[in-house]
Amino acid sequence: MTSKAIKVHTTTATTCPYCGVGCGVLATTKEDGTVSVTGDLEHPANFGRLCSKGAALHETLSLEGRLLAPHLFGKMVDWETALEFAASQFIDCINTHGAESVAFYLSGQLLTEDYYVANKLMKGFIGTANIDTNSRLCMASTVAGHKRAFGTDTVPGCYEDLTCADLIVLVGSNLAWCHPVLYQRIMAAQESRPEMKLVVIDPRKTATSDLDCHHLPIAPGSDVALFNGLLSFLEKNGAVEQNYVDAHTTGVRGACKAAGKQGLSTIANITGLPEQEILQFYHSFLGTERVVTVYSQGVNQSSSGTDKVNAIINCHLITGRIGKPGCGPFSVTGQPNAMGGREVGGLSNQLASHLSLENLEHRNALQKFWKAPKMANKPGLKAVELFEAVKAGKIKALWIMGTNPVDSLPEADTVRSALETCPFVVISDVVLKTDTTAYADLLLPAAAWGEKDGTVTNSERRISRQRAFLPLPGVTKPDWWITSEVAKRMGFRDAFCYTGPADIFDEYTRSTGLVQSDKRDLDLTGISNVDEAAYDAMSPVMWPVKKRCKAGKPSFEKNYRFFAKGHFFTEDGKARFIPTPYRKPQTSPSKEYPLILNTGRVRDQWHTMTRTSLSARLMAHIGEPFAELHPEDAENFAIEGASLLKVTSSHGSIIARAVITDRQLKGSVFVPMHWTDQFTAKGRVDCVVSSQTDPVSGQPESKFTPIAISPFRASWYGFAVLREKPNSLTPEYWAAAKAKGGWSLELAGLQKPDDCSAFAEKLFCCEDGALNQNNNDRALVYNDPTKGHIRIALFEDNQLKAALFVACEPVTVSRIWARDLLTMNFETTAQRLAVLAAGPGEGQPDRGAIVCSCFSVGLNQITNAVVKDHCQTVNELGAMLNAGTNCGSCRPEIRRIIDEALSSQIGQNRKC
Ligand SMILES: Nc1nc2c(c(=O)[nH]1)N[C@H]1C(S)=C(S)[C@@H](COP(=O)(O)OP(=O)(O)OC[C@H]3O[C@@H](n4cnc5c(=O)[nH]c(N)nc54)[C@H](O)[C@@H]3O)O[C@H]1N2
Ligand SMILES: Nc1nc2c(c(=O)[nH]1)N[C@H]1C(S)=C(S)[C@@H](COP(=O)(O)OP(=O)(O)OC[C@H]3O[C@@H](n4cnc5c(=O)[nH]c(N)nc54)[C@H](O)[C@@H]3O)O[C@H]1N2
Ligand code: SF4
Ligand SMILES: [Mo]
Repeated sequence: MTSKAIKVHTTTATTCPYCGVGCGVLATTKEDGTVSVTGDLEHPANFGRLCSKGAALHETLSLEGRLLAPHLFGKMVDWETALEFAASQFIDCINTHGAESVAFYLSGQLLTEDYYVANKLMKGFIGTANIDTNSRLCMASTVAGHKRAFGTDTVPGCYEDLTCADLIVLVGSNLAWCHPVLYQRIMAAQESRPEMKLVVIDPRKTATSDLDCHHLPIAPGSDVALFNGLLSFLEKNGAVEQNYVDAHTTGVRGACKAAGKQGLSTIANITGLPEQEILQFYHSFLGTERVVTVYSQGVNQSSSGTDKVNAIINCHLITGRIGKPGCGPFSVTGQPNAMGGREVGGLSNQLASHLSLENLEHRNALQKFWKAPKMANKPGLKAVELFEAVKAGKIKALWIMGTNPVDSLPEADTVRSALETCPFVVISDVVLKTDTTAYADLLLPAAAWGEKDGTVTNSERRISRQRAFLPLPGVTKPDWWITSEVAKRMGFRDAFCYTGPADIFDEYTRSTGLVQSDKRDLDLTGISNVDEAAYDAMSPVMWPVKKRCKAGKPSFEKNYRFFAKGHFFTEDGKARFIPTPYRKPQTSPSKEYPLILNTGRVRDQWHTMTRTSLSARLMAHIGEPFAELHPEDAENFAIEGASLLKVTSSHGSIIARAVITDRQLKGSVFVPMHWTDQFTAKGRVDCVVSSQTDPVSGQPESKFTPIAISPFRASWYGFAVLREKPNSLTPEYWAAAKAKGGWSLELAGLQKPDDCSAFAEKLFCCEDGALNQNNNDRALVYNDPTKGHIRIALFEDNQLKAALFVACEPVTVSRIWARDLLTMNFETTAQRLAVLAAGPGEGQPDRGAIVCSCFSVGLNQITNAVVKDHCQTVNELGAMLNAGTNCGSCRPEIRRIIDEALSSQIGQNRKC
């Protein structure tokens, strides 16, 4: 349990709280309270590797900004008041308006035990299935696709398949940035077996397509057409594994008929890919026995997401390439416990333990097991519908746990106004100020990573322990405790008297044995009835884990695969081919909104940045929201590089920095999902994203919104470094990023401040007159009215308190140099004056934008090493600068920079 004493100098084996790779982390607490982290060499997900985010975990553990006590209507209260209030509000609401008037909205970042308890309360005791999770925005199409094809939500393969495949097809997955440790495993495999081939299917060139690969820049939303074409091609070219298809599947004819409707030229038209490129891919697939198709949000977050999943699965079923080493469709999960949430029935259309909500036998079995008074008997509202119901006033009491829907749901401004009008909103979070917590009537302080105990399941069905190594700060409590205490006060004491996560885990694992196990995939009976000590000591284990064998040990295989010999979990035990006729995305570009908005992730940020923003190192990679667009689109819409632009849809608009690159497909614009009102003026991209969903899964189409772009015509731009983040910022554009010793700030406005000194005084949080020009030792001001440049620096005790650089065009000051100023000593006037020179002086080379966060190696250093020192490979560069030698997350970027530097040298030589 979390309350046990925390020992210093001990190393705790736990699991990374970020992505679904589920890497093992060793956390060591030191006497001074600091923590160091390393990868766990023994963990089968990562064998010691960590990516940049995992390697910076210890930098995100400070209590800065933490929610440490319950708050009711903005005022701190004790737990008893908070819990009583929550329970009484839910009861009143149910008594007055019925059970359907309450809802929970959870997160794939909760632990399995937290999830299990919340589900049990809602589906068995409140008696409705109005409980959904951000997994609806993440994995719902995969879940629906799996269930349509296999009868259950089963991931057939395991990570080992990625190293023993001969062809890996990555569809809508930027693995290099989003699952970096898996990507590194593939890189290592490719290095040792250069014959291993990779195909990357993504509208943009990403860090992932910087691998040695065949990149297919597919038109957004058209994957079904490509995979239908592949199915036909396989059928026509003798790749049908007839024995497998006959013995273990049904519906092949219908699927092939639906798939065969489009000829190659039509597929080329729909996908925007040249016929030759398509054929090359088809031939690779045809001719390679060991194929894994890895897919992620480019597949799931689509109005044809479920069909995309089934179109991929069809190609594996027809070739019998499933469940065997190096073969299979492989959905890589996003969140650390996306899988665990699915296992305990986190989605509104599932029951716990992969039992089916629609199945009476399953419902009865669980009701008996739970001794539940009132089981939900029909699916509840899915995330987007759920918030629509809040808006319509049908949901009157809502509990949000571990997710930030005001930033992450589509049409996010509508979500915000829904919360504004909802009569009772409870939010459990670890952070005090998020865009969502602003709307809480009751705010509950949850224990964070490092403080709580439980389990998570990664993409390959492997269950690992998260273990506490820090004391609970303030009066924070783990999520399972908070939910159980509310449940007790709602009158369900007996069913929620858990002694700790081990107790909950035991109940959950026992529930996986309720229905005959050969009819179901998820079986954890082999690890049920474990006591607290055994739970504490539990090693990572992949499910299924069947009943203990004679020796008393649970029975599981190290790398278990499903379906090599059929045994699907449908009524007849056969897999279903699903016909997936190609449908166009639900919306299309128009005169008013001529481009397509694609959204996703960057390497060093996690979602809405509540935790990764605490690390200056991670913030040095990309410090502000950006929009990546093709040079021709930039020209057509008069957008200049490094200027700001407005991205507008019929739902809202944002302001972001223009990044012009031919890595982006013409006609589409990419914006990261991460920036919120906490870090930028107007960068919440989900207020632009439209909320159409996949008709089967209900997953929103986060990667396809028609938009318009236009220049944001700033009359001035600024860049500042500051010790403190200003309380309020008035310019139309700003973006704040943590730096070592303070913050950096991008600024721009429509109208230049009349008095820049007065503006700077406010920004610097200093007293009026502090920037008086006569105050020479402390404050320095440089003004060049002809160029419109103003530079102001304020010093305090030999250190820079703040500096501001203003210009009429985007400020060209080296960001990394300026951020470093906050860590330097300024003993002499000359040193201070150098700040106003707005750039590194002689002997102080500009490192350029940070590429390697582990060793803070910048772009200019890498380019110099290529041009001046003749480094030609990532390894040579690593030997020279260390870059890319720790976590390795930056290796694809380094490789691209080397390639670009080499090719520009060749270009220059040619010119000579
Ligand atoms: N650094 C980092 N890593 C993360 C996360 C994070 O926040 N930061 N979040 C985690 C989570 S929860 C998730 S779900 C995963 C997501 O992991 P990914 O799915 O790999 O990440 P995304 O950037 O959302 O999208 C992947 C790619 O889909 C492409 N795409 C867009 N439209 C289409 C299309 O129509 N077809 C195809 N084929 N591709 C398309 C996009 O261009 C993008 O490069 O990442 C996890 N890992
Ligand atoms: N446009 C666009 N939108 C997207 C996506 C996209 O690709 N494009 N991707 C979607 C996907 S795949 C996902 S997964 C979502 C993610 O979106 P969200 O889930 O909204 O994002 P997070 O920032 O991870 O939110 C987690 C919240 O939980 C809090 N928290 C952290 N640990 C704990 C804990 O232990 N307990 C509790 N109670 N709270 C905790 C954090 O402070 C934070 O406020 O975004 C979705 N939205
Ligand atoms: S790949 Fe990175 S973010 Fe994902 S689990 Fe491993 S260390 Fe954490
Ligand atoms: Mo996700």
